[in-house]
Amino acid sequence: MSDERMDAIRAAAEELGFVASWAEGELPPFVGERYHEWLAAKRHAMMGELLRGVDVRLDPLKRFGWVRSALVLAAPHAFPDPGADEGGLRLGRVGRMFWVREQGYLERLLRPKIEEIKTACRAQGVRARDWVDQGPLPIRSYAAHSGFGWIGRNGMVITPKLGTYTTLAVLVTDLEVPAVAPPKNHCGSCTRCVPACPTGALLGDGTLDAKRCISYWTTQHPGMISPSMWPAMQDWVFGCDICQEVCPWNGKADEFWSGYMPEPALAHPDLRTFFSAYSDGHEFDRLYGGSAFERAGRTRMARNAIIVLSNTGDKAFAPYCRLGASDVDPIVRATAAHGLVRLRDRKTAATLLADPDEIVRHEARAALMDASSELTVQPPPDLVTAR
Ligand code: B12
Ligand code: SF4
Ligand code: SF4
Repeated sequence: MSDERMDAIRAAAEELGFVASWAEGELPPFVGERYHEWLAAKRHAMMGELLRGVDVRLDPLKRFGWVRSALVLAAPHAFPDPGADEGGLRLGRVGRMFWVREQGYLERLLRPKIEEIKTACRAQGVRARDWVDQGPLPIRSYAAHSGFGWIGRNGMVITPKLGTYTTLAVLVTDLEVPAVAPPKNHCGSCTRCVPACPTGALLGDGTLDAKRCISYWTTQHPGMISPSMWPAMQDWVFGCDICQEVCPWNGKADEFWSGYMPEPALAHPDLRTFFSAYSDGHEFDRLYGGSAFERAGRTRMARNAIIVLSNTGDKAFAPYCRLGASDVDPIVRATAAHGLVRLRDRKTAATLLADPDEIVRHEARAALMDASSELTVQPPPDLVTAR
């Protein structure tokens, strides 16, 4: 009976365009052990939310005693590059999963479809609750536990057909399902992603140190980014896909969920629009409402833009960095101080020595101190504000 209901619910999910697979609700103990080790080694950087509800995260059955299984839903996102809009300052790369407007696919497209799957569950007399991203569920572990894919050395869930380019969601249910054999890890002797990571974030065992990950710094970190990190961040303005781009399993991945609409303005943003001095920040609201850029906030985007500009080493971009020097946000002005020195506009950087904000004055002093210190100076701890 359980098999029939499993098949009916999976078929409903697949009809809506997802790749669906069932996992037992109870996860093997090593999942929790690995997670604890990861936290104990402080690999989570400042993502305080990963410390909250750890018990539930590691053992969802603790909070949801009725849970017997998880339906893993994968929406492939190996869509082609939508190209860039004309004009603007379109430098820097954005992680592929952020080329679609979250509010568009999450709220308007994904959520209603997940509701339809929940309706299919109810029709089978099955109780269900969903998680897409944030929240206490170990989504990758459920994906591996369901046999959907294996955890690669790059930390991503990989399948031979879809590669790593999948966005995952989980629906927990009270349906008893049979155990699935753990997926075979097909990384084999390949280690390509580990040395390809420019910041050395991948630890080689399928976990990473978020304190070194460009994706963490550009999307999650709220304060200053130490100039010592900048060169390794290359031209990533938001997220990072390097450890996926080098993975041979992505060589042929080209499937994407029909609901996704990648947008040129998100894949190749005009960096000027991140600064408050440009159109009083109105362009930011107009262009990026409902996107991951909006969730991260204008300040982080402007900070990241300065880093990308200064990493070019090209003095021609100094005028755009000057937009940062007059930004309303002190984190952006403090970042601009370093950017301007690196683009050899010490004169504008020096004006920030008289900034009303102590953070900015401190960073301007550090940036101007000398050419070598500008790349090694660490922000004092009080400049890195907790979320
Ligand atoms: C916090 C977070 C981040 C952090 C930390 C990432 C990390 N590797 O831990 C940062 C900001 C760096 C990040 C970056 C990215 N992220 Co992210 N992130 C998350 C989030 C919210 C939690 C992940 C977490 O708990 N990490 C802590 C580690 C220790 O836990 P874990 O990754 O689950 O690892 C466990 C498993 O690997 C398990 N395990 C290992 N081997 C095996 C074998 C078996 C059989 C089993 C059962 C389990 C198992 O052990 C580990 C410990 O429990 C999830 C969504 C979610 N709720 O799960 C998305 C998620 C992992 N991110 C995702 C994506 C796409 C990205 C980026 C590609 C975005 C980008 N382009 O910049 C990068 C990729 C970086 C990378 N190589 O991992 C996707 C991954 C999809 C996939 N196919 O794997 C997720 C699932 C979001 C989603 N809804 O689809 N992310
Ligand atoms: S996302 Fe980028 S920085 Fe993070 S582990 Fe992968 S290659 Fe390294
Ligand atoms: S690049 Fe190689 S080692 Fe890294 S995840 Fe892909 S197959 Fe595994």
